[in-house]
Amino acid sequence: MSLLPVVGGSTGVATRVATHCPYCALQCGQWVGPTGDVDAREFPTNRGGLCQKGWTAGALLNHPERLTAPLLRESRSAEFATVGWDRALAYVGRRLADLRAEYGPDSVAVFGAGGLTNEKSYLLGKFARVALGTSQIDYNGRFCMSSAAAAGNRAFGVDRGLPFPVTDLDDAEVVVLAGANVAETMPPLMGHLGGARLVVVDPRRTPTAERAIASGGLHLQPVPGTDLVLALGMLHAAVTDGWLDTGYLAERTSGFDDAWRVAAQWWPERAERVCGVPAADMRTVVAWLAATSRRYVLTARGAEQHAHGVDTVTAWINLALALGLPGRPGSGFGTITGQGNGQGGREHGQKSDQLPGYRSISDPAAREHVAGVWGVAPDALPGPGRSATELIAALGRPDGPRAMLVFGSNLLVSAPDGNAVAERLAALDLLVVADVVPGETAMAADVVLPVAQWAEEEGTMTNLEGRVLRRRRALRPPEGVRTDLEVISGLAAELGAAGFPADPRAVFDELRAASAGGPADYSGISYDRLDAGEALHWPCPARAPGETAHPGSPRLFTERFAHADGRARLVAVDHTDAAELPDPEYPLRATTGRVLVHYQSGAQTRRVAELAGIAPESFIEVHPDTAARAGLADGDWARVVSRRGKAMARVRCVPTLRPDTVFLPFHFGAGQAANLLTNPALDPISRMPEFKVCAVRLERSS
Ligand SMILES: Nc1nc2c(c(=O)[nH]1)N[C@H]1C(S)=C(S)[C@@H](COP(=O)(O)OP(=O)(O)OC[C@H]3O[C@@H](n4cnc5c(=O)[nH]c(N)nc54)[C@H](O)[C@@H]3O)O[C@H]1N2
Ligand SMILES: Nc1nc2c(c(=O)[nH]1)N[C@H]1C(S)=C(S)[C@@H](COP(=O)(O)OP(=O)(O)OC[C@H]3O[C@@H](n4cnc5c(=O)[nH]c(N)nc54)[C@H](O)[C@@H]3O)O[C@H]1N2
Ligand code: SF4
Ligand SMILES: [Mo]
Repeated sequence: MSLLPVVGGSTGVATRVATHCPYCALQCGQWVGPTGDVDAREFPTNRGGLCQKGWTAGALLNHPERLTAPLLRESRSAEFATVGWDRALAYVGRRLADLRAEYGPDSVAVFGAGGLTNEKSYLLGKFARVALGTSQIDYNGRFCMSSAAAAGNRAFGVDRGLPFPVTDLDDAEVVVLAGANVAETMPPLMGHLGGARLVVVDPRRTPTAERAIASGGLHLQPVPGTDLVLALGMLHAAVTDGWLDTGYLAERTSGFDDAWRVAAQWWPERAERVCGVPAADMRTVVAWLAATSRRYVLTARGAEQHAHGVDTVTAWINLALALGLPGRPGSGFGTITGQGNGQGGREHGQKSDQLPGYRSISDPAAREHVAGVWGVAPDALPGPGRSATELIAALGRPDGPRAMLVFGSNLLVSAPDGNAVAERLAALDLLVVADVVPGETAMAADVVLPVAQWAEEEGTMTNLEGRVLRRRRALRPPEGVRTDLEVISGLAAELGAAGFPADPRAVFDELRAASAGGPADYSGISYDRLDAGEALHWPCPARAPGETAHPGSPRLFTERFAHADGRARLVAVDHTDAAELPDPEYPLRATTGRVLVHYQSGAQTRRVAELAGIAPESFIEVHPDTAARAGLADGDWARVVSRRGKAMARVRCVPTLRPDTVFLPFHFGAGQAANLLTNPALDPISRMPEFKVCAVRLERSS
């Protein structure tokens, strides 16, 4: 396999290219050389640091398991055959056209991802709505940022995870991290938190919680799924201990009285009885937040991936508003976006209810604008489709899609209730997966399309700060591999649809026009401006020729919030139990999450020898007393059983864990997948599944 450098220095000698890490939303700066060698690059988010995943990312470029030819099989029981691109695309095109002719456009579904570049996210959404005419598109960001996004929109009128650059955190005096284990999930971010007293809210004593204790802060250890009560108890303490910022509330917000009516019922001692966090700690943390001038509340998936995740984030926002944080210089509220393009991925129209520019697909004005850019009639655009979990649940059913195209997700490992997911994928007439490696979902498909990866193609990403970045090509993809844009463009051609360029710059220019005037306005951003080194955060609207270009918006809410009246909204939210509670048969609360060296479903990092060597298999963190009660000792294999399935995991006895709680990473496949256990109960607003709580029991396994 050849990896040819495409960038030459003045001497003609290949040089390294400035780009960003393929993995998480911190989008650390990297140099990538002509052989795929990776080095750390100075960039504000990482300041020259990388985590182990970033350092080893090059290992996948030239990996022996790399997919380099399309694979096709006529039946699921058959072996894959290697085929040429013409054959693969013609086959998929014909099958899709046949299904549409027989069952209508909604018989074809599309599943996208927050790891895809802005250009891919945009073109995929357009492909679904225009080339396929289907409403059935959603993406894995539904599993990730949907609760934070919905809560942010409701409170602030716009959803940008961090409405300020991460470097603002450098000067923080107090930072509350609710359900975020950033020491493992974004290690270089810890460099921005070094000067602050940290408060970590997590049922587990994570490395981040250790840092909180070392910083003179606190580790609050709630029962999984009870953050909402904790935040209510803290709001109560803010009021009764006299910390309310009444001037800010009057000037910049509405809805406090409604929110208080609920919080008034949750005095800290009562909240303690539900969430297990000592009332005194609630009061202490509120006092720290109130009595300092540079303070932040940040949430991540631990607070969000619940069947009441939107209300939980809302409760944290209410607290932040009551103390006057959002939009104040040196303070703020934010959510930590996860996937590499988790922010941009939720703006350009791969979400079921959305059009580019973070517009609503149900808004007539938005439909007219985007249809105009796409050269179609507004009526021709489908309406909103199903959310990811509901889409998966409908696959192969009489009223559901019969084919699905997947770009950038290994949903067989990462979606909730894995046994049900496998059953639904098996019920499809046609499953097509575009991937770089033969992950679990690809291997369950009828057609696998091998695609280029980060350092082999051009594009843009929008990081956790809403800053748009250039991904640059450092080397050519292996022979036989195409870019996602080429694949989408090729499939559109098979379907007879025009207007699907494969050139990233052309796609970006179209995206700019489609986003113009929307909440996430990219129209003033260009490859040329980004290549000139400008730091551009959206919104960044285009200006008339002759005017100075818009400088972008690193900080939102300093003057006003994005609601029409300029005010942020407190919303009354109350405690609800997790969708599944422990009982005598399933007495433990299982929660799930991440470890440092693996990324997501593990499709990529389980193939990096250095990382797989460090974490080769699944494990379950268990309190030693809980393990003993189940007849298990440290190092034993446990069978973890829920109402939906069982998963094998090696026991790790952790004395700092709550005895009622166990934890599993979700990075492993086959019989070790944590999602064989999880509950697909959904948040009523965001449709986020309850990844962070389900009831399980432990069994000994021989
Ligand atoms: N190493 C690594 N880094 C990653 C990723 C990865 O897969 N691996 N993925 C990226 C992506 S897409 C994302 S979304 C981010 C996620 O980043 P994080 O949100 O930091 O990661 P998680 O481990 O999912 O969850 C954080 C913590 O929530 C805790 N938790 C569980 N239940 C609860 C609860 O009810 N309340 C509270 N307060 N906490 C709870 C867990 O114990 C866990 O330590 O990481 C990004 N970075
Ligand atoms: N139990 C439990 N489940 C969870 C979570 C949890 O905390 N607990 N977290 C959820 C969260 S936050 C997330 S974000 C999801 C993520 O879970 P997934 O959606 O499965 O995400 P990845 O594992 O990143 O899958 C990416 C796949 O796309 C491939 N890929 C990488 N780059 C590209 C590209 O440019 N193009 C194409 N076509 N393919 C590419 C990779 O090889 C891999 O197979 O998991 C969710 N599932
Ligand atoms: S923190 Fe995220 S972006 Fe940075 S090197 Fe690690 S995985 Fe890559
Ligand atoms: Mo995520």
